[in-house]
Amino acid sequence: MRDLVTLSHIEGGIALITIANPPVNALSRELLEQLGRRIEEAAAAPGCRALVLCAAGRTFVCGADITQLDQPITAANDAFNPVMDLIESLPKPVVCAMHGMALGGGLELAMACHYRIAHAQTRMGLPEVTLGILPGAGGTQRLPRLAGAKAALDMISTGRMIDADTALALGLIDGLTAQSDAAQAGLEHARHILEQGLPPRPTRGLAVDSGGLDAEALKQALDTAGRNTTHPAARAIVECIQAAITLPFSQGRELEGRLFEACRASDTSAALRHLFFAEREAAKLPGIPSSLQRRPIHHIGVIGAGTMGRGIIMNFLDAGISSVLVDANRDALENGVAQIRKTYESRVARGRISAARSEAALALLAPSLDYADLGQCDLVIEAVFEDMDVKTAVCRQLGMICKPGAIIASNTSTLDVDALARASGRPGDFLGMHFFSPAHVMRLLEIVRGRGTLPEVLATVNALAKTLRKVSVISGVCYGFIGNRMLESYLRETDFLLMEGATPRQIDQAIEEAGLAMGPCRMLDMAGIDVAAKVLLEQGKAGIRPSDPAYRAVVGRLFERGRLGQKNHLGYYRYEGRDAIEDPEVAMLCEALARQHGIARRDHISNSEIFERCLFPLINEGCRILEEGIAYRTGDIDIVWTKGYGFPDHRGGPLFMADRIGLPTILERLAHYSRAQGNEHGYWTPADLLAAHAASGRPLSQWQAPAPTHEPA
Ligand code: T1G
Repeated sequence: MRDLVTLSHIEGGIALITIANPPVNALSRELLEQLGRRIEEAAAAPGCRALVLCAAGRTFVCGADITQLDQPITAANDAFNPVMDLIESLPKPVVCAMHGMALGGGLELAMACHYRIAHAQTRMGLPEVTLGILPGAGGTQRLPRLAGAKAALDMISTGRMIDADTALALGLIDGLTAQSDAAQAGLEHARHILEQGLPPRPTRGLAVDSGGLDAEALKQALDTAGRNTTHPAARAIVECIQAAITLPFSQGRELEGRLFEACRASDTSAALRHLFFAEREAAKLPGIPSSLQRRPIHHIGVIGAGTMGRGIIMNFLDAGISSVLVDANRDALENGVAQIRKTYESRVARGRISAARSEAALALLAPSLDYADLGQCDLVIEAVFEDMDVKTAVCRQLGMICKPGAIIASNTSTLDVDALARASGRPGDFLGMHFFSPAHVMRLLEIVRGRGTLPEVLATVNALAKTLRKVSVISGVCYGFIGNRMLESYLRETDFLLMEGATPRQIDQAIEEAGLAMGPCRMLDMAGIDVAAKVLLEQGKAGIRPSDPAYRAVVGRLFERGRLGQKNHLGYYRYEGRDAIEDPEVAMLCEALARQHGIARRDHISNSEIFERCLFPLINEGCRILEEGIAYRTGDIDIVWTKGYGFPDHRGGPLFMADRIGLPTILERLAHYSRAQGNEHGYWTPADLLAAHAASGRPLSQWQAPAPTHEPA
């Protein structure tokens, strides 16, 4: 076992204990055991008068090792609190010197020390709630004693980080330092403590300033948090803060331990921990070494000043990258620039960014009517109309205009990236960058690797995604990539359910009750019925639309009737302002389509049928995407859906949820609907991968892709 904690004795009777567990000094069980031993050694050393605790590397401790939270944590096997108690009960002052970040168990460790000093740029927080848990190493009891109950409740229930100045003002730390060496800073503070003759200061002995959190305020907070039934930690946190105010430390800590374990064992926490790692895994490129030389990206171009083009280019302006926005139409270009300026002005007005930051971003924007101005760009993204002919022509031009080594990307949401790559004449430099609308807000970026995309090009754009603060997922080339391909079966069943007698409201409510942010009918009305109809048209042109004349017939008929969705107040709903109102016109339209296509109607369709028919084919398609090698991992698909389509984090994404429901159940329901609905068009045929895992009892999460090859086609 490597040394994770070292002890060195410093002249003047100060023991220096340094944690070293890169990259974030996560507190593993092993580390905590070593830490306990080093502390006991230090305290027992003759002449030791004080201890300093710090960490090596870029940051102080960023929390418990999350990978070790899959096992039950009880008082019997708790590795945290015995170490915290050991530190806090030492008869010699213990100083904690923080830098970088002190998060979760790391901040709890600092709070168990007697004194705390932090570099001026340090950030601190207890983000456990983002993992569906609460601080489990005394944080809910010590933070109120140091910073007051109100500030503690806010920090722990939001999981937000605070800066060092705020921490000082709250009393969480005792001083700031400009000393970049944490050990030195700690030693200086320890000498100061000894010179002042200051005694150990056990945090548990400090009084709690309730900060106005009286019984009524706590009751309200408990009631509010209790309504968040999908996140049990919300209420548990309030209960623990209440205990910190009303109970002795040991009883408060005992309650914390019980509630921590209950939350840790919850489906929500398992889902959130899954997504934490899935997001990080999704950014890794199998078969491509992270040391591969990437291409420099200092100046980019976007073609198309429409909604997507504007949103895309703002990501680069926000990242400080000079950008040229090209549109052949002067009015469109001027409107695009005006809209971008308006967005920045509203951000300033809302206090999201400073006026200086806004001006600096806008100064990086160069509008142009001339494609030739793209000639010096390191990356050019086309965001023109979602039409294969239009995009093909643009990509052909870019292949000639862009300088050698420039990367050319298409923002297409469904079209054949390989065909566009061929049109550019530079398939090695070409890939898809599928942003999600609004592109300057949505964090998901599907990076579509063409058959010819060079590994360095993929690695360059994948690294760029992090610079743009996007969550990137790599997709192979297929219709709709990962998200939109899975969306197809979800929308298909929506229209069939409408023709069979369900209403838009019922479908949307059933799906929203399952936790999705917005039901399919509201979503399509917002995205635009015309956009959906255009996608269907492109599918027909590409020969991938099912031969079923009833396939998504409702959206086609809505479009024919000129119902474009929210944009003209008529879609699946009628809109009065933003209020969506069921429209008898749509009910009659669905009845007529049912008659036209010989679809039997029913008076009652259950919410569980709606849930299963919309989501199980979506899961099934996700399994096909895996077995075809379009996605590398099950977690990638979960990230696409939770970051790009409003799938609830607390269910971990569609494939994580499938494992929780049970693959045999899903398989059986697909077979049921195959019998009930007929399977003439293969809508209900299970993916081989799903059938195999259901038969073998292995969860989808254990599926491993074969190592991909990156040889260009
Ligand atoms: N445990 C295990 N691995 C972790 C980790 C952790 N706490 N934090 C990061 N990693 C891994 C991560 O998976 C990645 O691995 C690498 O470190 C770099 O991370 C008792 C129980 C600190 C803001 O919730 O928010 O304490 O992909 O890419 O962008 O009350 O990591 O390289 O193999 O994210 O610079 C509470 C979680 C835990 C903080 C740094 N703490 N971490 O971001 O790097 S629960 C947290 C983060 C707890 C106690 C309870 C971020 C970061 P790989 P990264 P980054």
